[in-house]
Amino acid sequence: MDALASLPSCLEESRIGSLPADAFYIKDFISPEEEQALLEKIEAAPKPRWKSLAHRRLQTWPSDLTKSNTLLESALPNWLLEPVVTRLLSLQTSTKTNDHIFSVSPHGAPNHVLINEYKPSQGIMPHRDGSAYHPVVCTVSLGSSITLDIYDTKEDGTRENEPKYRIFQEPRSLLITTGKLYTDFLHGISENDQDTNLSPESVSNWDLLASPEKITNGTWQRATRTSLTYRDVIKVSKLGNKFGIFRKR
Ligand SMILES: O=C(O)CCC(=O)C(=O)O
Repeated sequence: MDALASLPSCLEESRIGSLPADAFYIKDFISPEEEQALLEKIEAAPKPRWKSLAHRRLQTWPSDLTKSNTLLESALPNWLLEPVVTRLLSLQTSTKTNDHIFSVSPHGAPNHVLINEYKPSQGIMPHRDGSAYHPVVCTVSLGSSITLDIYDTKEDGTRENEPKYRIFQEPRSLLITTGKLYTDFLHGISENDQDTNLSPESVSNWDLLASPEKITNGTWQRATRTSLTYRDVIKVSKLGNKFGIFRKR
């Protein structure tokens, strides 16, 4: 399928209406060929690029943030910009404006990408993304589907035990979360080899899925899923470029 042909004419068409503001889900945001090319680039990255954590592997582009949550200025490699960022910035937020989802972010575009790889039974603890980033998160999924759990907090500020919402992320999809969903809620991925109890009632973006029929008896058997998380780091230091630390020769 041609990913460009299936893009919505504006983000509003892809709003996950049953979630607190704001979340958007775009199925088939990239094509199978683009997905394959991204997976090959990720695999081809030098071994030290991978950080092995207890429950997943991680690559950080262009680099880790400093202790003061600052990014040393350096461009993202072209393979992380094309086609994802170009396509993302071409999506108008509504038909009434030319704005895109990063129009009011400090740099007008994402400048940082985390690549997380989850094998079956791997996940990420519920967390908030914090103040280092402008509050817009764009996640492209590769390889397999996975369920993102969204947690509310109790009055005492601690996290609820059970997720309040669930978002099913299919390969090649784009999920955008922002607003209250970024600031007030926590998100995480459970450490299971399958996602269960999936249904139109329990999955907030069910109506927007590409292939809900692939979920059998409410169960998704996980395979390796890789995610690209695009964000705009607020504080950027010119030092990275000045000393040529990350500059390509
Ligand atoms: O892999 C995902 O979809 C979630 C990643 C995530 O929560 C993060 O990078 O903060």
